[in-house]
Amino acid sequence: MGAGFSGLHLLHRLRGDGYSVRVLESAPEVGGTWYWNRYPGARCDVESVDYSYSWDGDLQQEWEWTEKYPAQRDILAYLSHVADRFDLRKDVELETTVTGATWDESTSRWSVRTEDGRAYAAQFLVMAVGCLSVPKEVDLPGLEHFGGQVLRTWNWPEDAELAGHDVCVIGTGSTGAQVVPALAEVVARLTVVQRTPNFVIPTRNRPLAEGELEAVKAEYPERRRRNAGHSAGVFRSDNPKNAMEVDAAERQATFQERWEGGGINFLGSFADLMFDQAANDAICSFVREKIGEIVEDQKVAELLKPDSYPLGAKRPVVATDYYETFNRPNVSLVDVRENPLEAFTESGLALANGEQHDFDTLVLATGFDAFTGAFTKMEIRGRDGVLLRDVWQEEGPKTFLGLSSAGFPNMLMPANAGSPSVLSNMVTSIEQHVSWIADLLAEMRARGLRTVEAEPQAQEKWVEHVEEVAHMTLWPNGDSGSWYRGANIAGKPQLFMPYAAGVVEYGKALEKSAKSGYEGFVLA
Ligand code: NA7
Repeated sequence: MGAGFSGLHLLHRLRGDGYSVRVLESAPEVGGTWYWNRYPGARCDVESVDYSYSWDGDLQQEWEWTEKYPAQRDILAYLSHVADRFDLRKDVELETTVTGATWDESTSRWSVRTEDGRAYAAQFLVMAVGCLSVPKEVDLPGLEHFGGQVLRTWNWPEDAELAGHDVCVIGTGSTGAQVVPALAEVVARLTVVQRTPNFVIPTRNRPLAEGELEAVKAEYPERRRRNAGHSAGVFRSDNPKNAMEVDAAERQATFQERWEGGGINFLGSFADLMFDQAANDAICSFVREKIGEIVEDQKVAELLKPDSYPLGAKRPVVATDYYETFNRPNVSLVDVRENPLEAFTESGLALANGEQHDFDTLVLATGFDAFTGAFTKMEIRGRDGVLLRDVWQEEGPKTFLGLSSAGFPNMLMPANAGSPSVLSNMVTSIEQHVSWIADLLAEMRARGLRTVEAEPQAQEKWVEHVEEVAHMTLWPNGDSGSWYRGANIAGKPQLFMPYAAGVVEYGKALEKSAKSGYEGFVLA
């Protein structure tokens, strides 16, 4: 399921290995996340040359990236090209929404149902459904009373025309911080509704300089090796020093240099930023000072300064001119933390203190039911008719190595909860999983095995380990309300879902299991 980066790569690899493969995709085009999230300003925060497949030398030599960080339309064009170039489309069924899948014990196969009544049978079900593909239910009081148009960043209409409109954006996560500066340039008035401020790092995107892409291409294999050898799945020149071991002047100079460089390299300023509260406090203070310097109105600057969680505990946001946008005369910030949103009206919204804000267009950038949403939305029944939704809504996504859940044989879950996924360059993590899954299937075929499934005790230990590793860092701290641990959705079980040790340590765990005959899995 899913024709994004994972699904397309799986299709190419498994078809090449001699399997019969069908990819079911609800969108009318391939691309997954990068098809749906086509709001103005959408851009990846991993560099173009690294946010791409490494498994075909010619592909990576021929594709021409134009900017340092890829815009959504460029990633979509790339994935569409991959689908054409490797003749993948013939095995992809677009506009095919899966509603459920049931494990049939007697045939050791899954039967898969779609919204339009089609049915498929498959020995293996690979859930290439993405971590951020199902929006969180919109929990805004009285939204139905609003008389204007409502646009959703996760399903942006191709023909949205906002020039001259009075627009309100709700949400200041990665999406909000990208869409706000883009909209501010075209709309008449922009109201930004913020509940929890985020740390926003400048992207410093730019066109690739002459010769830059060629230089990367000349050493691509080495670059890919370096990426795979970094915990984040993308090489960063991390400073090995600890923040509190150097004097204040060196600390400031290091933060300043990396802030000017832009992007996630800023997080590699010091080695202990996610381990030592004092180090994290230092980088938080630096960003707060920057906000104060950039934003002219100091009342607005104060509202934009995060102060209730460590930098990183909520996904750090990388965006262009976010803080600068609040200096524009057509942009205003509405803080709904101190003064909650009371209700929507026909012409806008009302706050608890009676303040009214009017607009004709509402843009929702309110986030996702991360990791589990795509699974719990479907009716997936494993052994004995057990519903995955019941198990995961009670206990959270319990898996071994993030790949398999006990009771759901032959259902494999690349780059999602329980593996580094969103804490890494997703493409590196996806490639790690696709090759591991292909090896597993080859081994099963060679040994005449029909089923694979997480061993319950191994699964318990893995979930504990993922949680334990997260608690060695500052990631779970503060009141970030982060989707990393399900805290953006009321009632969702809270456990830290991505594996914080990163792709290198994770790769060792994958290899250890495979080398020992798939320890932690029951093969039958
Ligand atoms: P996020 O990071 O979950 O951000 C959602 C934003 O929406 C966040 O600022 C929320 O505030 C805000 N929000 C959500 N519900 C409400 C209500 N009811 N009232 C006010 N504000 C609300 O999602 P994104 O789409 O920005 O990013 C997701 C990931 O996609 C991103 O990290 C990249 O990996 C790609 P809150 O913080 O909950 O107070």
